[in-house]
Amino acid sequence: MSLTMKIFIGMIAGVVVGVIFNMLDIAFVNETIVAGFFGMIGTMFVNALKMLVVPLVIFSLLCGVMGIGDIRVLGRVGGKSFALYMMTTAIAIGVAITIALFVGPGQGFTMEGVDASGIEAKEAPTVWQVFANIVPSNPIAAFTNGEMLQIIFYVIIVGIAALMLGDRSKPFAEACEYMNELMMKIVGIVMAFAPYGVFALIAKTFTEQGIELFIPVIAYVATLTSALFLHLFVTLMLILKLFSGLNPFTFMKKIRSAQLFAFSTASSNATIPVTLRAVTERMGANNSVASFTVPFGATINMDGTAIMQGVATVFLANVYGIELGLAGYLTVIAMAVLASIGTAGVPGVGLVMLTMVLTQVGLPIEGIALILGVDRLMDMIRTAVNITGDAVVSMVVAKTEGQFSQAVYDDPNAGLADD
Ligand code: DAS
Repeated sequence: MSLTMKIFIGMIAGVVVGVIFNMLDIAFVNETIVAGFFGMIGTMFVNALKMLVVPLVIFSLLCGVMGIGDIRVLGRVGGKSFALYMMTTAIAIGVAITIALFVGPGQGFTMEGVDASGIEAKEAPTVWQVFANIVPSNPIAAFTNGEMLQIIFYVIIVGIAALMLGDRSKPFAEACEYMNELMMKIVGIVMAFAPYGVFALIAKTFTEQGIELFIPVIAYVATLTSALFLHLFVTLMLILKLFSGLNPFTFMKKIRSAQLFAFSTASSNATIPVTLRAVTERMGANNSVASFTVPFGATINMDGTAIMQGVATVFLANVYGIELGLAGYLTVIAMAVLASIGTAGVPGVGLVMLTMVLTQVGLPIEGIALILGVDRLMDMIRTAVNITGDAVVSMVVAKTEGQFSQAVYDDPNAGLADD
């Protein structure tokens, strides 16, 4: 049985166990088994994934930069992926707002006393701050704090310097290749524990959340989920087909395990190793491109999160009876795209960015308390959409740069050996 199937079974088992435990609501079970044991397993699994991210990005990106070999190509890969990431995010939120305005979630909803304690408004960074912060004043601090944009920037500079040293960099390049392969082996070891980690994460989430919490904001959940699925199965697949000519059905089959990881961990960053492995070993993108576009995308590209911000803004505008108007929604689109550039792909970051967007358009951020209850599940779905967007752009850039193997893409068993 493939790893993807085992993960899927772990997920379903987690939902069933979680809903049963939620209905039984036995204190001992909830504290000892769920919060205790499942919480421990889930945390260990997510930490194991996160421990891979920084070293894997460093070595794979160094191999990538030195593999590209030509600084002009590197600039083209960076420019192409940045433009595509911004385009997909803007399309995502534009479509989401249109759907939300059409469906009208939150209309007729009467605001009771909402407990908004603990939700503080985050000031949005200016575009100048976002780009200025990309240059690390202390690279070691960037590595230890997992500042992905700063790590990407610094590693690219080191890689370019290595290219400028020509043949003298050969031992360094070989060492990086070795370390990259070593890191991918560790990814395989961690992935072997995925079915158990996924089970624990999902069971804990559904024990705590239960199903009844979704009822009061069902219109919001239904609108958001529809917009996410539209982007996932239509918009992104159209972009893949139009810009690369690749078969969307093959893509969706091969990206599934990475989507399951993203859903279970609700963290694009933690899923980087799995997304990277999916686009290289399973879909044939050359590491020289994917090692840049995947971590870059996990940091700046959050289509699913942008969709949530669009739908949540319309929902809260309806709930508070505030007319935002076209200028207001254009501001939301600009803010969501800008906010996504500076924030890392970790659980719950979408809500933090939502406070920036709501503040900017003058909507009370207390309304976030309404959607807080369902946000964990929504975060899981939108993170799966986020990494799918990262993988689509990675495949488009790899294909258009000729850094791609069609044979691997067409081989249904490619990369399954370690799966
Ligand atoms: N969980 C975030 C991610 O990892 C997305 C979000 O919070 O919206 O991409």
